[in-house]
Amino acid sequence: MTQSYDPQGARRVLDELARQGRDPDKVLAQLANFAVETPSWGYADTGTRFGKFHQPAAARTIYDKIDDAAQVHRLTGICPSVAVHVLWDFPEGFDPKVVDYAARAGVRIGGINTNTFQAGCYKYGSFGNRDPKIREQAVQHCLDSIAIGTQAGSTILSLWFADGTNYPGQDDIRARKQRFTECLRRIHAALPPEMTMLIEYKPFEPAFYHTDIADWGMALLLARAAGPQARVLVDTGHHYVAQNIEQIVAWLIDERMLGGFHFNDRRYADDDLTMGSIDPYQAFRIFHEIVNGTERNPLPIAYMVDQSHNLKPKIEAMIQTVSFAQEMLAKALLVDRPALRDAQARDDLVGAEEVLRQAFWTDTRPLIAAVRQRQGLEPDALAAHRASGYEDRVAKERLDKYGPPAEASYA
Ligand SMILES: [Mn+2]
Repeated sequence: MTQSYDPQGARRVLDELARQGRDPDKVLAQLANFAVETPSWGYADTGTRFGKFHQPAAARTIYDKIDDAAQVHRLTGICPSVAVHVLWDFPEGFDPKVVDYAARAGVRIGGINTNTFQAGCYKYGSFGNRDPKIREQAVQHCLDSIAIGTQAGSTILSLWFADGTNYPGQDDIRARKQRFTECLRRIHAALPPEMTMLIEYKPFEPAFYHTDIADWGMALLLARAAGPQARVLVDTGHHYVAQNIEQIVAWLIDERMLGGFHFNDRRYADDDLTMGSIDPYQAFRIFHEIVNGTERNPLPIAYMVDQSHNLKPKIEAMIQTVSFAQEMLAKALLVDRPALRDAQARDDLVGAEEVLRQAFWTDTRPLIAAVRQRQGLEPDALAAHRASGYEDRVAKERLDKYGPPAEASYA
């Protein structure tokens, strides 16, 4: 099923780097230092609005989710933190024991994701709501989330809003923008100095006429208005299909306003499929812009996954995703940039594109396997996970502990 370690494949890639006059050890170190945060909700049973198919091994509590995230980190070496969703992970309120539990498991709590979209009071929005009492409740939830982040040692507050309207005329779009600005400023004022506020955008859904933060430009303006610790979060699935995501990434890097990613892939809309499953070349082009824009001028970027594994086994899907991200970073690092600049300077369109294609078509999986071996890990994380028996073991443990999951249920 999976590939075994191919030392010759790794050697070929390292030789190519040497041919370009690059230091292979530096590239190997960049790949080893790459970190991707996995989301707690990616280990739990999630579904579509039509249904949810339960898996016996799915995580049910925040502790299970931490265990599963730790398994992914143990095998890949690049997932030291796990993002949490405040209401889903701490339904009874935050428990500081979770922080110690994560540390013992070998991971830490990462981005704190707020939830101002599920409660009935948010029917007409949270920060955009006409009712100041509802806005106050949403702001208070975000302030509570900052306090959780401080207790958990997290440096990221991740904000996504479902706010919008479903029909023309439903509300005043400019008034909603102004309410958003005011609320975001209030929570920015409460950020501790080490915490970054990430503002995520999405063109539609659940709102079907207008979404208050619909694209990167709106998120950028709101981030600038909120304060100096606010940045834009790019969820790769939150774009129209024809949109040039790598251009958005390049512009946000150039403006020093790219704060992080939610990685996933999609064929139609916000499908939350595993990264690279549909369009690996797009993911490569995004990484190319990241390397191009940050090589000489580093920028802290939080790489995070936001996926919902409705059918795939969740840990396997997560290992696929983070391995793929590391493989794409390796391809982007392989781009012969002096050759690219040279081709660009001569208006050699074909030559320039071939530089990118050369890197994209180089198999970097053996290089990632070599990076893992240097870290004392198994070269093939997916095969190692399957061989570990983890899935069967936790399925049994969780069945014993919680009883069988419900039959396929309406989400
Ligand atoms: Mn997202």
